Amino acid sequence: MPPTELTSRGRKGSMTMTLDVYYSATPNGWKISIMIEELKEVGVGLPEVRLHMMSLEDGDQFASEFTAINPNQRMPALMHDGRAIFESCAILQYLGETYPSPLLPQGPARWDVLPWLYWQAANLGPVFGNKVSYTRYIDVDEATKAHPMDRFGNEGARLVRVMARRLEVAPWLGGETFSVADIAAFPWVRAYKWAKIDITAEPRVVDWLERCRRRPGVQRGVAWGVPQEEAERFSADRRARYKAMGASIAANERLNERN
Ligand SMILES: N[C@@H](CCC(=O)N[C@@H](CS)C(=O)NCC(=O)O)C(=O)O
Repeated sequence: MPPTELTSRGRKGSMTMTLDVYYSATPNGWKISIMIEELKEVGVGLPEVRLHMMSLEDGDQFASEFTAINPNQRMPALMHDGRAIFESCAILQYLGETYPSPLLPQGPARWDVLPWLYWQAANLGPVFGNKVSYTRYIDVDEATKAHPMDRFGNEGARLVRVMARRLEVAPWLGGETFSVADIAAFPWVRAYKWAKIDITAEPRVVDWLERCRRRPGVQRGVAWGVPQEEAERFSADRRARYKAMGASIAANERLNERN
């Protein structure tokens, strides 16, 4: 189900047992919306989820109220039980530990999952994110871009091969069941065309992507903050808006203004 409350700004968290999600519809945001929808799917009883939509174009990430929640001034963030959590993969781990389910197994199987969760945070996310920025957002001449395009393109392709090797021996990144590791990787890999990192040479990765995509929790998660008909494919207008937003973020306009 979609969120119960929409607000435009973050606020300093009070002691609350609600799950307050600071979100915008981007790959790191989708990790959290998918996790919440997948927890519902496995029947975990969750408290009320309150969604605080953030406008990255308007610089909501730099507001003092939000900086108090996430000193790193990036979305997403979570407030729960008086505690602020930032970093999307830490939020996945927090939700997985707070609401136990197969999405983060207990016992030894946990160690099949966590390395892949951290792998996503340290490798796949930053590399795909940088490749998207240079491919779509950063407005400099081709010669200036050539080296980073080459570096992030090659590294992105290597990471896809790493995934393929993992999927040779296990159906999911975290092992036998769909887990937070798949949730973390999915929103970036599904954007492979936007990043221009080809995954089609790796049929196991293509198949994994399709298996993720078909899950009802995933389908509901990627629709948070996006019109239902655009959840799978953004309209030209929305793509243009994301490009403008990405360009403004990549140019660090707000950062230079405010810090
Ligand atoms: N490592 C962070 C990355 C978060 C991140 O970069 N979020 C982007 C949106 S996907 C953001 O808030 N960008 C705003 C900015 O750079 O000013 C995480 O996983 O939470």
